[in-house]
Amino acid sequence: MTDSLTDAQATLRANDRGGYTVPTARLYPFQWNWDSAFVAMGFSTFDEDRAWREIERLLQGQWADGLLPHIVFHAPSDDYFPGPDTWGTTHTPPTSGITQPPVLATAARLLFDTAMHRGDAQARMAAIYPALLRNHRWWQQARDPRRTGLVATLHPWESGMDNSPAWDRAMARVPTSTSTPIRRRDTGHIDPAMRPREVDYQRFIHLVDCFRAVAWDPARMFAATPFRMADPATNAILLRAEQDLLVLAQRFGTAPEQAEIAGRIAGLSAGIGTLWNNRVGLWTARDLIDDTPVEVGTSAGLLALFARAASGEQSARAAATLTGWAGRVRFLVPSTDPASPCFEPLRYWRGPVWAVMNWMIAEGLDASGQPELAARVRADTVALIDAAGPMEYFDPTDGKGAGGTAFSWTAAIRLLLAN
Ligand code: 9WN
Repeated sequence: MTDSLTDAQATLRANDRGGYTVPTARLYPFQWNWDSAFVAMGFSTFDEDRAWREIERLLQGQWADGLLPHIVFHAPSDDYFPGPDTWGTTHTPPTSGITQPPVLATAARLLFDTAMHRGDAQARMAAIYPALLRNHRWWQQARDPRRTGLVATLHPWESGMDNSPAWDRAMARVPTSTSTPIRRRDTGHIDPAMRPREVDYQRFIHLVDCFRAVAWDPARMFAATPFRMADPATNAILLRAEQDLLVLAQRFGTAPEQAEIAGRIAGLSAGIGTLWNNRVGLWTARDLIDDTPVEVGTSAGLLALFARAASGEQSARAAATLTGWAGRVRFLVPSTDPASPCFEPLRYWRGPVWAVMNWMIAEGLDASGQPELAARVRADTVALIDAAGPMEYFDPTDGKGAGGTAFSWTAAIRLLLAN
């Protein structure tokens, strides 16, 4: 095994807090939703039991209505803001009240495909399947109540791409007033120049205050929020997850459940089609409050390929857009179009390369008949991690690693790329 694979395994082990993995020590001391889905896939390459455990621990945070919260606060820590008191939810263990991109069914399927003939894989998958189904039902009921085919994202944290320029226009209408005092911890751990700005946090917390005030009731949140977006990444990840859930349903579910999932797949496929933006040459977000498309290209706009939701023409155009970006940076895939005035190579989701995005984008490029570009994205990802270590993210202009060190999901992707 190469040094960097040993290092990746050691990173996951070191961030293990007893069946769940923190994204990195100190900066993120709890279990995060989509991080853990990637972590489970990473563990599946060397410790299947631990991979199942990661999913089971995340599901301990699931609410009765099917919501899978974006953070599960298994054990207290003062290292992160906002903690359980700010969220004010009633679940045990404590959780946040918003979600994150639903990668989990895709992770569960990958794990099951790997582990199927060993140990207690059948029983463990059978126990997880109903929770995944309830979660996908929640997405439709809570986030697409009018059955448009697109689910809504109600907080930038739900997209996992907190300060993406895709949210700038919509966030400008969110007030900066908060009833919760803002006590940031992140800027004590990481250079503030790389993190979301103070005004971003005021708006993030304004939204949390707004949702807590309606007691985390999905219908009231949907109506009350000043931020409601159709995110191409969340919708594509959900569509891909529904496809993976359908395969699991053929073994663990009923015929009516399979038909129900197939119905949602048809709806989401049509919905994502409406996010195609011919001016940008990618899928872009749409503001659902004033029905306006976002006009900046971000890496989120490549994930329709991962969901197999692209026509041949759209795939070719998206690949050409990405090739254009490659002419401006040394490493793919920058999180924001490097030609955009919004591009900041080291500020979180406004420019840096994120390994998890690269893994999904490469899968999508392969599936849409672009194997050379897929190989380039994978090779860049490996080169970045092998040179800088499993950092939180990387500068696409020079490859410098930044943010948190010994980062779990980056380590997980390194392991997946070795297979
Ligand atoms: C808020 C844990 C998470 C990732 C997100 C990333 C960042 C949190 C934060 O860290 O978000 O959820 O406090 O900045 O944006 O994608 O899941 O790694």
